[in-house]
Amino acid sequence: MSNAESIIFNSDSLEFRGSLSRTSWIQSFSDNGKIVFKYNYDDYNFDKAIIDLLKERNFIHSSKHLDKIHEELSADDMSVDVNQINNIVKTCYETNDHIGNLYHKFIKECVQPIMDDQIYFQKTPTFRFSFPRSIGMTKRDYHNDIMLGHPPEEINVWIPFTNSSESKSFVILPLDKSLYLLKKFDFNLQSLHQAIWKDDKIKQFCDDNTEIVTLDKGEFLVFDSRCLHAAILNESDFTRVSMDIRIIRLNEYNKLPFTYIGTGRRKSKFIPNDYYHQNVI
Ligand SMILES: O=C(O)CCC(=O)C(=O)O
Ligand SMILES: [Fe+2]
Repeated sequence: MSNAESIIFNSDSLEFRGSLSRTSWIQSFSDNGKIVFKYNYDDYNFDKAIIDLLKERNFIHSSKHLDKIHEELSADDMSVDVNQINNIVKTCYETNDHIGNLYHKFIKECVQPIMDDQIYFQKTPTFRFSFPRSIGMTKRDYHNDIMLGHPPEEINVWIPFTNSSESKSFVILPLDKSLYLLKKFDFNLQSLHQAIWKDDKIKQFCDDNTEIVTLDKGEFLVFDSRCLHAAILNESDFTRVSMDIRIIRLNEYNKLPFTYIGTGRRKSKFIPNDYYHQNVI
């Protein structure tokens, strides 16, 4: 997620431009930079584990369905700050052993097998809770995670734990359109991000060309990290809960030209034992 004040990464190095303009692993399967995979949801049941966690932490007491937890939560816990983060997202920065084990099982059984190499993976997954008509949501969140300092060689993985369609999801700009914008701004991420916030034509181009990600429990999306994407205001009566993670194939990790560092408050280093889990899988 990003906002008008976000610090945006940029580099003029030839290697960085080369990474942004390369043909990626995903492009050999999909021109639009995204692929949907299926898995057996009953082996994981993340939704039940998340409900248990929120009960343990006294945010909720009686909810049975994850997409209805907003009925029990306070308005305060659901409103987002300038970084589009609410209290429930914050509490999930640290989960419990059960969710940690499910996460590792998911990476090992569902994500690694679709890759042709070992991978480093995000140590702590990002959980998102998008509540109905949440106060404070921006309408211009278009970004890619490279703008926030991530290596372009990363691959994004997005996994919903509630039915995701229409506004109870997020939107993504297909790779050809994302590359068109990147090239238009000469691969300068700061200029592109500024245009998203200041130039209504660029914002309109994104609005007109993004696609809503429509997935159910038991499906997940893998997308090229250059694709622009955005969180959107949830205008449905259901809470959207999802997890997003980033992985990088070992061979590409080993060839990175420098250490990438996140532009956020934590200044995470995209290296093992910091942003990534210490071991490849
Ligand atoms: O789920 C969302 O609303 C945004 C997801 C996102 O920004 C990401 O996966 O990097
Ligand atoms: Fe993102």
